[in-house]
Amino acid sequence: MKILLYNPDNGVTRNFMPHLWMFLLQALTPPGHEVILIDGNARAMTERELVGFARAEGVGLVGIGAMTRMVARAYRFADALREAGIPVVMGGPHVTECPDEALGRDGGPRHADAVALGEADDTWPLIVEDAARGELKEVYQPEVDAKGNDKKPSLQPYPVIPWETLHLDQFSLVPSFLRPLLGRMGAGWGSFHVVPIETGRGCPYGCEFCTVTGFFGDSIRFRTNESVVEELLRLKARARRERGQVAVFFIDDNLAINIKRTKSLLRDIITAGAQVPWVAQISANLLRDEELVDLIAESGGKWVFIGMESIDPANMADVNKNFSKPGEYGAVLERLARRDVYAITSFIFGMDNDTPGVAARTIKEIESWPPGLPVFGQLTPFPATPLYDRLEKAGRLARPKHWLEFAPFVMAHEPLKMTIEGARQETKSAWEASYSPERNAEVLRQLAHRHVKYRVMHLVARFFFRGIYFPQMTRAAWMKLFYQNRRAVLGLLKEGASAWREARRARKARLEGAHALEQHGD
Ligand code: B12
Ligand code: SF4
Repeated sequence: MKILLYNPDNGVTRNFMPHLWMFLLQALTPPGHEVILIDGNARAMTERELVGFARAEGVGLVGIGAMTRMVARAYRFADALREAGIPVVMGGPHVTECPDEALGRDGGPRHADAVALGEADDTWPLIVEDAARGELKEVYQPEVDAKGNDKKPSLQPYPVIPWETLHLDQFSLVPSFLRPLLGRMGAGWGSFHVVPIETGRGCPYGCEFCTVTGFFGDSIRFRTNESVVEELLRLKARARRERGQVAVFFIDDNLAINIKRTKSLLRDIITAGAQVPWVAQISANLLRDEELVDLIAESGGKWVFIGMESIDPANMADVNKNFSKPGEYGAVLERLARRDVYAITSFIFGMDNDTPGVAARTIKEIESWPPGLPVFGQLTPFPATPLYDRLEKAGRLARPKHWLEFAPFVMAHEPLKMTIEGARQETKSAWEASYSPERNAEVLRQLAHRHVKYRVMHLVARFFFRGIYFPQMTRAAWMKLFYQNRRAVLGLLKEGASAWREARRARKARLEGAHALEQHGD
């Protein structure tokens, strides 16, 4: 049977990274079936085009995964496929939280033939075999233990994802017309892939707005260090072979949740020479440890995503995230920046203690820290979170099924001390201030004493990150962006060219020196 795994696009920007679930399920598919992957972020298709593709390929089962944010879009694709007679199974956090909605058991239309609840590592092979026999059940749920909780995959052993042979062209961040030219530069930039890797699952912290503790559970499971290192080495080998670059996003919710284990993993990566540039999520409280931060830098860590949420401790207490202390954010970022590791700092507006002006206050604080990549969202009650329950009980949900009428950056409930429209304006002004050409130039000035590669890294990352808020889907949008930042871009190009010439001269001098020594030895 041919199986199509489909991830709908997020409607804002091209995602910079493919979704792990597709590769994982592909690796877990029993032999004898062919699996095709399409990510709508990388390969845009309408419902009709996807149906045409599935028909032409003779697809017998489509698997669709979606976060709450994209679920309305996912349902539209599922509806079109089912109308064409192709069975659809849906999985992921949203349908796990609202299975009746996907199955049309809540009075609404039905969108899926089957749903996979929770972690599907063990149920996916059963789904495939049932679908191949034409006996798809409606609900697939992991086995439960004596206490009635889902039995979670141990991640040991972990399925081998054959990155070295997978077709990753749709996910390369280098535009195809530039690949031949860039492939010849330095270590090679013919392709650039950001690849998701997990080293563990689960988070015990239970922040009020988060679905992770409910979905993955509070018991944490880790892969073995060997299996992670082996995966990194295969990725590195592929990048070398393609004269391209690879970076890894360790998608664990908190890579350092068990500091002792994280240090041991990072040491093993260093010992095996498996370093690739990597990004990971780590909460601020765990970044107090100097030795950990040393190991992060030495093992290839470049960016750490920190869920800072708010600079107001009262807000942090409200959402059960007291363990993260706004008062120490500056020191944490300094500690990272001293090792040339920088942070993606994530903030949420519309919390109950937020008042008008929250964006300006937050920006002022951010600008007193080493430069990074701030991102701003709004407090969103995802289904089955403690936040959703609290707001529902208090009768505060303005749009209880906000995902079915998705509106970017429009809150689904009214914060206590500001309006929904006020929160939207605050979010907009924070994005505008953080990614303006002036702010980009200021960041480069702050980094003036660092090697030019860090300034290039920041500017390129800033161009991609602004796309989370400002739609950046067309070539024209990118050209406009380059034009607005032309001074910074040209300055860096000049600096980069002279650094490259300098490095080439030094390499040549080294080679000549070595040659002279060899001859002397003869
Ligand atoms: C990596 C990540 C991202 C990446 C993007 C995704 C990517 N390209 O990988 C980035 C950083 C861009 C991102 C952004 C956001 N994210 Co995010 N992200 C994650 C994270 C940390 C890991 C995802 C992952 O790969 N997990 C590991 C895989 C193996 O798990 P999985 O995807 O759940 O898949 C398993 C099952 O769900 C199931 N499954 C999944 N899909 C399917 C499909 C089928 C057919 C089947 C059978 C089974 C199945 O099988 C898999 C194996 O067991 C998760 C948290 C988490 N730990 O999952 C949050 C998470 C998915 N993100 C979340 C959110 C809210 C967001 C944002 C909206 C945040 C914001 N406010 O801006 C944005 C929106 C992104 C956008 N505009 O597209 C929420 C989603 C909650 C929800 N109910 O929708 C999560 C769960 C975190 C949280 N705090 O609650 N995210
Ligand atoms: S620390 Fe992160 S993953 Fe864990 S519960 Fe809080 S927000 Fe979710």
